[in-house]
Amino acid sequence: PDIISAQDSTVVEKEGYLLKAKIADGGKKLRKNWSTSWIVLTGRKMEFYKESKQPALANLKPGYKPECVDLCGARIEWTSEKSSRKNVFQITTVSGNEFLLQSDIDFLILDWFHAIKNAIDRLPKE
Ligand code: I3P
Repeated sequence: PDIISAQDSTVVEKEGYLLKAKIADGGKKLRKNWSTSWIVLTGRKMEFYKESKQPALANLKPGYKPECVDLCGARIEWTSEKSSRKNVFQITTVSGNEFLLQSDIDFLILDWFHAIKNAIDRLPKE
């Protein structure tokens, strides 16, 4: 029960800016388009807000919904083939959405990788 409630938690574990490119939606390839995103990681999901629309501001706007990624059963892996940029990792969701995340700042992208990987590893696989 304690573990379940920790997973369902909406407590923010990490937030900040990264470059993001969504490359597949429901298994269908998308044209790569990098943009800066404000990312909020909680126990079982990530939210991608548009740049300059930080959560506090975004929440004031009726109808604005960030893109939401369910981490349950998701995979995370470093990739050097899917971009010419350095420090890129990919998140693949059960629903077949694929995201690339990137930062030129080594410690920053490492922190994000481990935070997301820890969240995924704590969740049930489906
Ligand atoms: C893409 C754009 C991306 C680049 C991608 C290009 O062109 O330059 O930045 O990805 O390379 O196709 P366009 O804007 O015309 O769609 P990276 O920066 O990650 O290398 P790709 O085709 O090798 O994925």
